[in-house]
Amino acid sequence: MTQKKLNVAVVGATGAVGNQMIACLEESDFPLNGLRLMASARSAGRRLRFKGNDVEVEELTESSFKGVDIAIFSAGGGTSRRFAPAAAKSGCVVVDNSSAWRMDPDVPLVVPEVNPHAIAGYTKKGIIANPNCSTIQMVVALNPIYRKAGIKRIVVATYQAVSGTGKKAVDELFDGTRAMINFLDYKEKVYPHRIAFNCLPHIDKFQENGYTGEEMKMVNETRKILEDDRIAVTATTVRVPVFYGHSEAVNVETRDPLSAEAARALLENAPGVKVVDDPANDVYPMAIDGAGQDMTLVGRLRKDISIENGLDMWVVADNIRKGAATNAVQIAQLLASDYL
Ligand code: 25A
Ligand code: L14
Repeated sequence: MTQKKLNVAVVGATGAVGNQMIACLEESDFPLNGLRLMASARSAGRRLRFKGNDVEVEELTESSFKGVDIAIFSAGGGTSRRFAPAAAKSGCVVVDNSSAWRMDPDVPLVVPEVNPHAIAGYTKKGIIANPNCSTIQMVVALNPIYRKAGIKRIVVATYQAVSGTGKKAVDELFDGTRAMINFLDYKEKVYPHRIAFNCLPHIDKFQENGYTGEEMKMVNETRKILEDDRIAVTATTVRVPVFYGHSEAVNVETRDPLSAEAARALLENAPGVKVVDDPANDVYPMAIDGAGQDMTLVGRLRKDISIENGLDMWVVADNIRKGAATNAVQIAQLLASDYL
């Protein structure tokens, strides 16, 4: 069967994630007919390279989507809330990377290695949500364990790169570090405190229950993707002075016994996972190795000595690639091959 060629739009094309989406489309064998790039009026008229050609960035409007089959959005929650319904109404399927639609019961929340079947639900609103970066890499690593032994409870602490906040935060870490080592003054603009040589236990806004928005995304999205509301999740999300690559200390209590060896064997055969775990030779996942590639790296896998059915592990992935752009493009590829 010959695959139908589709028209794709990237909304937020000039941002950190949008740029990577364009690169992912270029690297993939996506059946592309045409590519349109959209951003705010600020960027309209700029040209970006795609497969050796210049593509002009258009200003996003409600009438931008005529003839578009799939629109991949990464322009922030407000833009998605405002424009995704108009895009869906004009007949295209939206794959949205913002937090706007993720917990809407009529919008599937998809990680292709974990719940690809959920994509079928896109027909309700014409929108598929791409999960939060920290959640994606955690569920890619936990899914094989969940399928085998069930999960009672997850306790996770994240070590998140500044690139998640966008280009301006990458600049803030760079400029702040340079100022520090030159004994110069630096006034932070993006984060409430200095990020250079520091850790901030604060990602997204604080909520009434004392958790941050990012922490509650990990709680709620994990349950939605694994389709199991009984899983107890608690998270502490921390911004660290790393440019690219999120790391996570994940503690999981399984329902049934599962040895570390059995978990390792499951992970070695799991899609999207690469086991990097040879402590005797100082081999474990690191942000600098997670960055720039698409696998979720898992290491430091060991039995939790404090409870009966516990495992500890360290999970690393590229937050802009698998945590955002790669996952969204994988969803678009499944849409193209199985649904459109
Ligand atoms: O609301 P959320 O969901 O919490 O998301 C907030 C931000 O997080 C990023 C993304 O930033 C988003 O804006 N983000 C979202 N999901 C993410 C994820 N899973 C994520 N990051 C990581 N992982 P970003 O910088 O990556 O991308 C922003 C893009 O969105 C375009 N955009 C913004 N408003 C828009 C819009 N497009 C259409 N309509 C709108 N109303 C934005 O394009 C960019 O492509 P732009 O034209 O507004 O900006 C182009 C360049 O201008 C610089 N810039 C940005 N803000 C300002 C600015 N310059 C001056 N003043 C500013 N206030 C940037 O350097 C940008 O490259
Ligand atoms: O919900 O690191 O996709 O500031 C976007 C911003 C995740 C965190 C999302 C960051 C968020 C990200």
